Amino acid sequence: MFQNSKDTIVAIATAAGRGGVGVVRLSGSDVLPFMNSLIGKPLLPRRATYSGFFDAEGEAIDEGVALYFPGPSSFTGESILELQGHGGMVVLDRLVQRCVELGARVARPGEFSERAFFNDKMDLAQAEAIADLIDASSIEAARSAVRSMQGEFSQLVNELVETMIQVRIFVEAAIDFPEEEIDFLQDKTLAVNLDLLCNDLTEVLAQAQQGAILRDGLTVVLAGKPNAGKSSLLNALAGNDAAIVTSVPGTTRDVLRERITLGGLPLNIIDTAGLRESDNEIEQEGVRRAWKEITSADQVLFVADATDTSNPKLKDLWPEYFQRNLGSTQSVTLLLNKIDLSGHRPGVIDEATLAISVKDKSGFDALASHLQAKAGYLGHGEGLFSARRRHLVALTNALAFVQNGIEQLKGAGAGELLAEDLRQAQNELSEITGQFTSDDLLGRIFSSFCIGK
Ligand SMILES: Nc1nc2c(ncn2[C@@H]2O[C@H](COP(=O)(O)OP(=O)(O)OP(=O)(O)O)[C@@H](O)[C@H]2O)c(=O)[nH]1
Ligand SMILES: [Mg+2]
Repeated sequence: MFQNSKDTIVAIATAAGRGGVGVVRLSGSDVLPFMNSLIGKPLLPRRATYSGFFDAEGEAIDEGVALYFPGPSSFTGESILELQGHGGMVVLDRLVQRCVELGARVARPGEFSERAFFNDKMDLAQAEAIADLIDASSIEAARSAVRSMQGEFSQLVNELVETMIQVRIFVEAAIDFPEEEIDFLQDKTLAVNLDLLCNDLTEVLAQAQQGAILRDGLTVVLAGKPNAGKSSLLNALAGNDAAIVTSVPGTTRDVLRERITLGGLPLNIIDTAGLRESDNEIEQEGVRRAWKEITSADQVLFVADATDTSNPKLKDLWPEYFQRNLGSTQSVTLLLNKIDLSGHRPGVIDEATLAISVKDKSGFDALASHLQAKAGYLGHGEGLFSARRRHLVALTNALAFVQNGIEQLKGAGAGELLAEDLRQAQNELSEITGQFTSDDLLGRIFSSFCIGK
């Protein structure tokens, strides 16, 4: 897959559309010929030079600032030429076309970061953090992505690997000197070090979980009978009139999505059609789509009209949900709305029931805390680093291998089995930073990046 890494690659690095400035970036082992043709003269390294960017006939395509970063002191580790011209798609496309005429190839998504990774400019978790920073949907998510990009997460993982190597050396030594194996393996130091390793892994996993929550957020589906106030709640949370609200039951048919942040926690809020039997084909389709969203939600908020019932119980208000047996895998909260009419007190009724009024915006603080608790978000962005699900899986697996190894040691005193578990645990951790990762996985990770990064 990387046999082409000698190619010079080119891409527009700025977002598509109009902008004051647009950047074309070129990376390869030798960018001097490109520089000579495009600028007409060699550039001084790392100095901004104002110049025309010329086509084959010597006519200016644009003019702007050109920068030259000779490898290996560059983002990719190769030589980079950066042309900062005007941010219009036609002019930027012409610049890219000119580079292609001169022998460059249009970069794949994430190919600049991929080269940086292969040239040891950053590890895999850092490269992923760049993509996460670009995609961050809250200040907290952006800050944690910066920390990962700067290597805080990788450093913790590397420390875990280092500790693991020390323990492995001890265990492997025990196996290599069988006459002393029993002594070695029963040495208290080994048990203590293995316990410490478990604790450290658990701690990093907990931190990574917070990072993953900040990155991915929570998908919250608003469901309920017609007219309960779902669309009103969506609008109140999003701070705009995204959904149509009327007093006519059955107003919403389409699924509506809004992305918001609540105390730093990103939420993907989904409004759905009111659930009821209907002869209307459009409404039936709306209800079918509502159920589809309900079954894939991280958290369902079942919105009910508080004036409908004096003794609210989710089981009575929403029997279909329990008939479909969704309760065992999913989390539902009963949200009693319109308490301005019913007279309930706003806030928590029990751990699965809250009272609010969208009209008065009462009970919203309790709702925010409730959703943060459901996400497992502890609410303090300080010191967090961003993490992905694949990192959580690797950390969880590593922890399981170490725990299993401890059991092997305690049970049969089996040094070889412990050694194998530790080897596998180390491989899991090395997948996070990319020291031990298949080409296939790398391809999938980098191809999800944006073009020009
Ligand atoms: N008094 C009062 N009225 C509310 C409150 N929330 C919503 N309403 C009203 O209830 C009616 C229905 O609101 P919607 O938000 O359209 O309800 P919905 O659940 O989206 O309804 P469907 O889309 O038909 O399923 C509207 O007239 C709202 O103004 C509330 O907290 N108090
Ligand atoms: Mg609605």
